Amino acid sequence: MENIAPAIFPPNGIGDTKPTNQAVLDWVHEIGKLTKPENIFWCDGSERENEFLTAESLKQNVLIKLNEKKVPCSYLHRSNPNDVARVEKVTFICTPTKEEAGPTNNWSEPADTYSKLYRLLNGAMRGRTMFVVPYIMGPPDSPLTKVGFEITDSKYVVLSMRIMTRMGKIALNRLGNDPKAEWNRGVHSLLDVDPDRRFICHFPKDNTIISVGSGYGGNVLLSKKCLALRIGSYLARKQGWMAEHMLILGVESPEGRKHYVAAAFPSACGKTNFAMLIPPAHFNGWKVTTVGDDIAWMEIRDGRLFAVNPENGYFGVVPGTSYKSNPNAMKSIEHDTLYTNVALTNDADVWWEGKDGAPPKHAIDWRGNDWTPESKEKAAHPNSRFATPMRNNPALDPDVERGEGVPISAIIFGGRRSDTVPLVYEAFDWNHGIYLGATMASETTAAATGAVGRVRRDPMAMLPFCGYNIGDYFRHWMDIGKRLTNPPLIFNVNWFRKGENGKFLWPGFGENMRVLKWVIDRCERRGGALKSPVGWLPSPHDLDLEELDIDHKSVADLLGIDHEEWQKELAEHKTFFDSLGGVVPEELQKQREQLVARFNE
Ligand code: OXD
Ligand code: MN
Repeated sequence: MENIAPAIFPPNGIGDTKPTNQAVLDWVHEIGKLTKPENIFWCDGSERENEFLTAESLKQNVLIKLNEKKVPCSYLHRSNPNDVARVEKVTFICTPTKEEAGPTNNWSEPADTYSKLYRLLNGAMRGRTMFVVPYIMGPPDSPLTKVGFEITDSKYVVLSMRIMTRMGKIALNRLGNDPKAEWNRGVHSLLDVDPDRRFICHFPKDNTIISVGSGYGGNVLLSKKCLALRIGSYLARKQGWMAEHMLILGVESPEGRKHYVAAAFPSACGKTNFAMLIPPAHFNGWKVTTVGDDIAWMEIRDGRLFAVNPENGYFGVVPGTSYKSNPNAMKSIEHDTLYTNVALTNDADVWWEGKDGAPPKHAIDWRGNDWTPESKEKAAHPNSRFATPMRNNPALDPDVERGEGVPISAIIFGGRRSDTVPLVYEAFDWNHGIYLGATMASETTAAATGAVGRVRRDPMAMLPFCGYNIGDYFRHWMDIGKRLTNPPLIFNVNWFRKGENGKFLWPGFGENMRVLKWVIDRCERRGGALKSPVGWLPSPHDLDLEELDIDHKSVADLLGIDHEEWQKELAEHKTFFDSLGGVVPEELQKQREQLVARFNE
């Protein structure tokens, strides 16, 4: 096997921060014996370590240094062209029984899977350095915070984990010496980045993840989708909290009243944009702040849901990001950013489709080939990414480190739907809200391999991320609801509805503030709404549309319920529930029947 990750040899004082917890030492020893690396590098998260790893990565062409004047302290990484997105078909939940994984997950028997993976890992790190990356997910003093260790042979993974998590000594301190303490074991090896030897396997009962054969972030930054969502959701159910694929934002009115909102959208539907929204001029004095852009861990306190962002950085989709679509993201990625699979200009700047200004006359595309505006290929891969520390975000919420989290007033579900689904509506109550989440759907995007633009049901945007049986997941939502005396209101939004001419009806981006404002009005028991079969719908005058260039017909179309489209939608809800093979709770079946009945009233 070609060595695509040659070993590096740190000087004294770098790479030698061994943990003292015997359970961790034993596990690292076991994985070392199996993978047979040249040496072991124990990460401590220090600046010196970062400088050393960056320099070595530059030498090995894992990173390309970007123009220091244009994007200071930033780098470009190119992944193998066969390895540019999450691969759901080789992502497995390995529970003792198939039922525990449920109908929405690929299941694989744990003992067989360990054997298969251990065969692949046998000697896989020969001639390579094995990095041990300790990290925590969550603010340092939060009761929700979890410790993880990721073993990897990829320098790109180490450098990304440093951005995306709180990494290094902080985790060793949090874990302490109790050999029985809870912590996640993550093993990653690039192997030879062969799609036929690529598997992302989760063993929820062992709090273990093994990912082989990929170098793409979503498959290999094990803290994120693997721990914070798949294993996280499993632990959350067992321990009575929630791990959700949700952004968390704060909205403050000019009078200083503040609400926090959590919102679930499928991958690449604009979560990062929504989390960093800048209100339009008409909303002078309103402020939106970001707690998180992808994942929310929530627990109940005093009958309310409180949320923390377990991550420390953003791993966002680059194409389409501009000063028009997301100025805060642009400011965040102007420096100290690790780019993956964007284009490189002649002056070592980065470029992507949708960036402000004219395209460069010449660039090197994401594959490393010459590119000009006449080229048929895209310069940046549609799922090219930035990894940037959350500290770079000018709109970072001041309470992002608050251990107890922020109180959630509203939960928003949303998807990318060209038709049928109105701009916004509110659930009648918590269980109806669960129904909205359970039946939400979206047109697929480039964030995962497979066809783009196909409508797929994606309950709570957790279809690829729920680490156990989806029926039990719905039940967990219902159980949480029973414990909430002051539950968040639940909404559904759709920024992507199109008119007869095939154009988007809603301008989106900052103008989504108008929808957010109605959501907040409802939370404050002020906003008007009409009862419709699908839920509480704003009428046009309930939304603040002042100074917005939109005609009456578009607003009516955005808020309209087309009965014919909904008959088709209701049939699809039934088909979806039926496809889950009997796991859907009775209560949600009842919700569906009530929805059908409301349409027939
Ligand atoms: C992501 C995803 O990368 O959802 O956040 O795919
Ligand atoms: Mn995501």
